[in-house]
Amino acid sequence: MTAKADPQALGTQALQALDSAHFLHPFTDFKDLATRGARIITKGQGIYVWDSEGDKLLDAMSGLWCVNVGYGRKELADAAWQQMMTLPFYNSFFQTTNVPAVQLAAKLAALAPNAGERSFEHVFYSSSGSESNDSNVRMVRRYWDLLGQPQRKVIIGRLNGYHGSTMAGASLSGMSSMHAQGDLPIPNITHIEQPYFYESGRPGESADEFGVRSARWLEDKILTVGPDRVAAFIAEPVQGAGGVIIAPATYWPEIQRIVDKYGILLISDEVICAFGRLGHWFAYEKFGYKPDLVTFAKAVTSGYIPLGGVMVGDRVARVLIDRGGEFTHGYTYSGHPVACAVALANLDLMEREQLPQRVKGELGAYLARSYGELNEHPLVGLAQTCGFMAGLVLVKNKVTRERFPAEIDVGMLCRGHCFRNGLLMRAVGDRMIVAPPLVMTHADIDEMMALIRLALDLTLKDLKAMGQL
Ligand code: PXG
Repeated sequence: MTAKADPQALGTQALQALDSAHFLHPFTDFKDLATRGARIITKGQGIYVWDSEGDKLLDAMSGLWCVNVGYGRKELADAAWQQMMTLPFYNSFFQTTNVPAVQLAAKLAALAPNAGERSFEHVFYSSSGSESNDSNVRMVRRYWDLLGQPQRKVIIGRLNGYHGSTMAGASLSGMSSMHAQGDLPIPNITHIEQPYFYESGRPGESADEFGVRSARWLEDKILTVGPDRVAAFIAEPVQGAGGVIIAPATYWPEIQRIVDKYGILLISDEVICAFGRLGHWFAYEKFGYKPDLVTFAKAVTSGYIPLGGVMVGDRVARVLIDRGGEFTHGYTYSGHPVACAVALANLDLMEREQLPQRVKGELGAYLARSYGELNEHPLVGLAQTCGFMAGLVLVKNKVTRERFPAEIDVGMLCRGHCFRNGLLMRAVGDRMIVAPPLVMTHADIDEMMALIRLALDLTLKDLKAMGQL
């Protein structure tokens, strides 16, 4: 088989052979994948994708937390085509700009709510979430240098947080398996524990008490590092890749108190949570905190084309702009005209179809009720939603919260049943998660829930047969 063969004419096995001969996939055990062959997704429409065997799958993960408007939206394809024919590329270095990049920057500034005195009038573009967080590190350091405090270098993240997989992104992330490869984190990045109440709440402690206690781990860390050395704290509004970990309501106000007290910058990584996922254009509005920098990517184009960036709040922007001097950072594709044109079409569509409002309103409530009913299932420890993100933990014993032994890999067991029955749902350890397209109807939610229940029932049956229950 040669790479020059017409891929359309190839069958599943031939494509899988080509795939493992030439394509190293992200976050993959290459040897293992070669033995089983990759699943080949060939098309998408609405909330469904199809694989090369012709199987139809309900995509409850919106691709990878990004296809918020669903598949097959002509408006986005038209915008890309139009822009490619007009100006497919020009750079924004050397004092040049392009029309879609300007329009999108203004649009994003208009959509970002003012956070107290902090307004978001500026955008720095990249092509992904990881790059955006690298830009954050560069911008935070530049900010403190310009203010004459170059010793403020330390950025605090959270364990089991995810901020990307470049050197800085992986360092800001709190994933031990990532840190184990490549000598990470890079210097001056450190972490605190995540606010995972189900796992770390003490007996008798309320979620609200835990929210405050877990936020204070930030203060402890600031004091350990030395308040004058801490530059910023970075966190996701709701942890996505970590398994949809939703902090108690008291968490963010206490985080705000602490960052204010020590004057450190707050970075809200909204690569997953922005653009309607939590019922708002930007998620900090939902929780009422005031970030200085907001990372975005994914759903800004509903994943149709790569685009990312950072919303730069006035506190940082005024220093970077007013103090002058070149900021020696940027990418070939910063402000890519085609990506920005697609983003404009995507945001326009989201506005017309009122997608954030749907999630904030009745549809989000319907998902919360439906998913919440899973709490009655014998395998479910706690099922919770936040907007159109939902997670549950699979447990051996609901009363004692005993978990299954890791070697059972209960999440993968359940995920296998999802897939075989036509549902794309993620497993993160023993957590089962979904982040459905925001265009789902009530009937779509019912269909997804029926498939989730089926997978849970089949998993329960397996576990009984294995003598685990
Ligand atoms: N920040 C957050 C909060 C993310 O979720 C990134 C940064 C990095 O974005 P890029 O575009 O560089 O991938 C992400 C990405 C998963 C999974 O397993 C999640 C992401 C990426 C890949 C897998 O849930 N999120």
